[in-house]
Amino acid sequence: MRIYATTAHHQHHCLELDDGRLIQSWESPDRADIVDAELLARGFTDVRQPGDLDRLLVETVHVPAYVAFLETAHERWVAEGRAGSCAMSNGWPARRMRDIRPEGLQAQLGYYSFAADCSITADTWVAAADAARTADAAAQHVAAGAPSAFARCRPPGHHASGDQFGGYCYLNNAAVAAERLRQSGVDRVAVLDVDYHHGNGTQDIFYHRDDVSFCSIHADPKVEFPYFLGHADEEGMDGGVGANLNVPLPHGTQSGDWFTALETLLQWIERRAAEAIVVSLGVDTFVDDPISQFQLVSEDFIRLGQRLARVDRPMVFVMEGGYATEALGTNMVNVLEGFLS
Ligand code: SP5
Ligand code: ZN
Repeated sequence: MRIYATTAHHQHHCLELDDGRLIQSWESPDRADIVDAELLARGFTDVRQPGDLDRLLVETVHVPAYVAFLETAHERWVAEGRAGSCAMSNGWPARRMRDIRPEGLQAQLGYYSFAADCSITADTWVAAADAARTADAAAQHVAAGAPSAFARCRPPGHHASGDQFGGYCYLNNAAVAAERLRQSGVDRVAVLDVDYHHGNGTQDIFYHRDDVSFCSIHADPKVEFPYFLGHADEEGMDGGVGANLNVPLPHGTQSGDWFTALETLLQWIERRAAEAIVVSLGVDTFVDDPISQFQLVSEDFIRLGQRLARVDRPMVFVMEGGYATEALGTNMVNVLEGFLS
């Protein structure tokens, strides 16, 4: 299986408001390093650099003004002489306020984000752009006939909507991959999101579309991030009615119930007649994940890969979450090795 990756993400490590403290984010550079090391150790040696960022492709899933905002926010922050090293919002357009694009930088940070668990550093744009072009390259490889590819993306992407960052995500890498498959002539694409958190951004981007289906197993948003999307009654809208499926599960969920939910999603994908699948591959379902509350063990990730192989569709694996850094390499590569075995 071919791997796509870059190292530009390394300088991006933002601040996160967690339990009332500003900390260096759980989403850290060494996450990618440990996956890269494990890939090499286990014989995944076909590691390639992606091509240039296809701005037009990115702007089919994101609002152009949002992309320009991400690109320039930190230099504006510095030019305004703000004290903190990271550009971060302190207010959001909440219920009964108005959806008007403001002018000031601090106001636009609120307009273009939805959570205080991530912020914009000097290197965030380059890292996010690299992750997006990494996912694009993996999708192009699969569109050209490869049975699978792994996009070792960092930062992750599935929480980023068309015009909002949050949940450690800025550009939606999985959405870019799905859109690339569509534009390469794959008529029906499914995104299968197995990250612990609901992929609110990906759901939102494709919510009105029938050609890209979205389904997700995740911790119940009634009690877990991203809180305000990911419920079981969200079925898609307009032309996309029936093209969205959420299976929220309670805190404490163990392997048995998780794999039962996976079967539900895979049967649904079969009914949706998807010709290719983008897997939003988060392994924060792991029992020792420091910010998550499911109980999958490392062997379960081999089983996941084996089960996905039986779906027998071209697959683009896009790395998302997973914060038990020591075990992250093992867990992530277990999926890929299970898939190939
Ligand atoms: C891609 C992805 O997995 N994003 C997840 C974003 C979750 N952000 C909120 C995390 C809050 C963690 N609080 C943990 C408290 C432990 N002391
Ligand atoms: Zn997650």
